[in-house]
Amino acid sequence: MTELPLFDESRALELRKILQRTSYEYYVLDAPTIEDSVYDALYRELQNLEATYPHLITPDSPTQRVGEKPTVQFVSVRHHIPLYSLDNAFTNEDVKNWQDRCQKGLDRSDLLEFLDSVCELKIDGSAIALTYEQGLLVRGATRGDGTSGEDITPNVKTIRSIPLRLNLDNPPDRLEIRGEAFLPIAVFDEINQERSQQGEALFANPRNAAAGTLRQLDSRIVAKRRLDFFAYTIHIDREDFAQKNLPQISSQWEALEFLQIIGFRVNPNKQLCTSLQELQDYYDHWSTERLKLPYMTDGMVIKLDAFPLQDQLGFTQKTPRWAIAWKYPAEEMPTVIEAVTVQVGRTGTLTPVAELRPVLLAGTTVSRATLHNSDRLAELDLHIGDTAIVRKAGEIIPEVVRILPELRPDRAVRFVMPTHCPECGQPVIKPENEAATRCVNGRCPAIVRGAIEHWVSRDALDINGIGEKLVRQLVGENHITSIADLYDLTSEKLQTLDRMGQKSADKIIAAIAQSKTKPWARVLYGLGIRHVGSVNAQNITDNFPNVELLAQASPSAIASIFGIGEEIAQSLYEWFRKEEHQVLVQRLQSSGLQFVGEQKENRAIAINPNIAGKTFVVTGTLPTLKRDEAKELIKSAGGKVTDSVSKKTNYLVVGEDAGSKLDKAQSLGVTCLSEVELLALINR
Ligand code: 3BA
Repeated sequence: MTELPLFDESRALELRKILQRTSYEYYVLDAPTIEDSVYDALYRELQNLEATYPHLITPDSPTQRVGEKPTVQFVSVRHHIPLYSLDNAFTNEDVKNWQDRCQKGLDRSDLLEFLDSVCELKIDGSAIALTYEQGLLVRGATRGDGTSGEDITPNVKTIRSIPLRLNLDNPPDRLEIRGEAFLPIAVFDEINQERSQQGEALFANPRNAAAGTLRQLDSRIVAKRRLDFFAYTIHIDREDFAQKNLPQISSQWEALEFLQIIGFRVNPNKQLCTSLQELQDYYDHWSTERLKLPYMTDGMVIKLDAFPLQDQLGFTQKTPRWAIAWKYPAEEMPTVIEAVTVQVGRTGTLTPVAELRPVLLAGTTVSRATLHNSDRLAELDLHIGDTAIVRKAGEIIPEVVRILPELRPDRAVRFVMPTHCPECGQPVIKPENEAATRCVNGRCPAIVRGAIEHWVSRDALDINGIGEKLVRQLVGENHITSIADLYDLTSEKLQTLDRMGQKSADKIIAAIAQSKTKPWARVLYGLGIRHVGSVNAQNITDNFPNVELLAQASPSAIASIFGIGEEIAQSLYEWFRKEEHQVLVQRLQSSGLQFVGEQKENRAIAINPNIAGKTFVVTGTLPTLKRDEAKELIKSAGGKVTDSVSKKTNYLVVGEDAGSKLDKAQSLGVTCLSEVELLALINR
């Protein structure tokens, strides 16, 4: 073994001390005391020493922040103390109610004016749990479900504002620290710029970027991302602290101060408030100031200051009763509308979409916003080049709230909806009573794609293996122009497509074949008729046992089904009037799809006041039912069937080539029903 000069060992110790102190001053206190070049020189000196004498390396050495090789997989670890969630408040009323609840929850009769509370900015990052043993960082874990998270220690070590060793001479046996890891907005922008240059998918917002980075298996990459961390919670073992002569911390305010002393970065924008008004003022102040900060915030967190009060109130299933997050509303931001594009949906509806100069909005980079329809366009008086206020509310699609006409450039041109479909070039229509502009070309590729995607979807024919990409390929290369064409596809034909092997092709063909067993209700839903959702489809097919009956039914006969309104009925009626739809049904029928419900014997028809006690006569050839079937149907619903028309006959059900019975009924004033009207009556 190499003889170790004593000087080298003490020098290593000294270097680590200096580097730890200066890096605390730099990263935590934000007050550097030495120049970067000096720091770098000292760091290199330590690196060289450790390279010569590897046994001098300690786990808390600043050289140990970045691992040598990637981790294979993160392991799930149980938190020593669970991480709770925060209750949300959106109004000052919510906050007042929270204070009242706190007061009522405490076992004291004399209500105080106000329970002193600490306000902190709510950092929009990822919660992290840190474990220190004998002052040494031994574990960093993601929040996970609050009970267990992932052990991401190598990544946590790369965060310069997280001390590898606590700044305490006599550290507690164990200490749990929690806080928020986050990416500064500038770093986020840099990362996305880089990713866009390399054609990689962009991160939606700094929060996602931080969470994604923390799950990176290679800590060398994490180190480059410059994550940061604000600490806000400390869990103390009172006895251990007393034994070691450590300060007795009894409030959140003291905890934040202590956290900073022992080496953590604590957000400086905290405030101890002694009235509701002060909470309101903090909220109002930071509602605008927060937008100037170099990191994202989405609200403020209010915590009762006194630990004894926190302990008295305790926790609900998921949240501490003594804390609440007061969220800021969805952000609105101005940006420039660079272009307007028009999307064509499944039903042919044209939706104008604003293409925006990208803005960071409520934590997300937004570059597109919906303009809904031409009425909305007119309302906004939107010109291309306009500056618009864009809003993102929760998870909803961003929208243009209003435009700022005073900022309109001279050359700006008003955007008008196209008169022709951008997908197929055919003229579009805009019905008087509707807001939507629609392409009505059944062969429009956008509509065909939409129709097929709907047909194969889970609630419809549930055909696995045909996703959006494949549909685009199939329609784009003219392999199919209608859902009926799916049933003419062969495995060989599919295999001519890009990246389609025999195995996958065979699987898809089998899935298509399988769809022929799916019931009539799913087939009807799959046709994608406007207003006919899966529940309506079930209801309709329960009442119309086959497609012929439905296709012939009058709108009023359809609307007579309980739960089916005029609009649905009209939509169905019109759909079946189109020749292309009749051809489609015929083709699907001959491909073997189910357009007939279960056998009538199985249909339980409840006794029906329209039928029960009434007398029927059936005559002529009915379009779908045999005369006996019609009679059975009437009887099963509680009606009486006779063979001759008299004054006592309530209804004559008439088919084709009816003879004298029809004449007699007409002379007696007996109501005549077609098959469809009979079914409607039964099902009313
Ligand atoms: N304070 C997030 N939870 C926070 C300790 C409690 C808490 C937060 C906070 C529960 C922030 C929930 C996840 C969690 C530690 C549980 C904050 C922030 N305080 N300042 C009251 O800035 N995002 N988040 N973290 N325990």
